[in-house]
Amino acid sequence: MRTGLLKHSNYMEFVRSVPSFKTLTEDVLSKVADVLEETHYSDGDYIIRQGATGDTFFIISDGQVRVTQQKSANEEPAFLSTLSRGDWFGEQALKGEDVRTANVTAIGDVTCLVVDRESFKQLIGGLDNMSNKMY
Ligand code: 6JR
Repeated sequence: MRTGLLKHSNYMEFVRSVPSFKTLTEDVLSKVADVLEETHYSDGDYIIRQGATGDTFFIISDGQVRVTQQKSANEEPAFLSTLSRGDWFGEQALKGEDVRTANVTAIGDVTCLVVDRESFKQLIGGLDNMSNKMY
């Protein structure tokens, strides 16, 4: 099998397993699998920086990330949550304001699958749990 096809079928298997994607059709999941870009991070790497502008949506395919937020200047970022395989983040900057609301850093080795703004809008952004997500 060509490596491109192998990759696509691996990504299909993964995106089918993401709980939030349960209502997406096979056709849409296949398009998601087509546009995913795999990115790798090491312990402590910033995947997202609060206050930066952002154009990308992330799904964790391996490892864990830490979400922190600085409430005001000259204050330490406060811990918000830990996310792991099958969880996603980065949707806030893709709806309305394009500013990142929190920091996301790698805990150990992390692999994310990244979706660009346009594909997110076309394929994923309409899901209730994305468009309604409030923290
Ligand atoms: N809050 C991403 C995960 C949280 C969380 C609370 C908030 C905002 P992004 O971190 O999307 O980039 O996907 O902004 O594109 O508890 N995330 N847990 N964001 N914001 C973000 C989310 C993800 C960073 C969180 C997040 C808040 C609280 C008060 C404004 C005011």
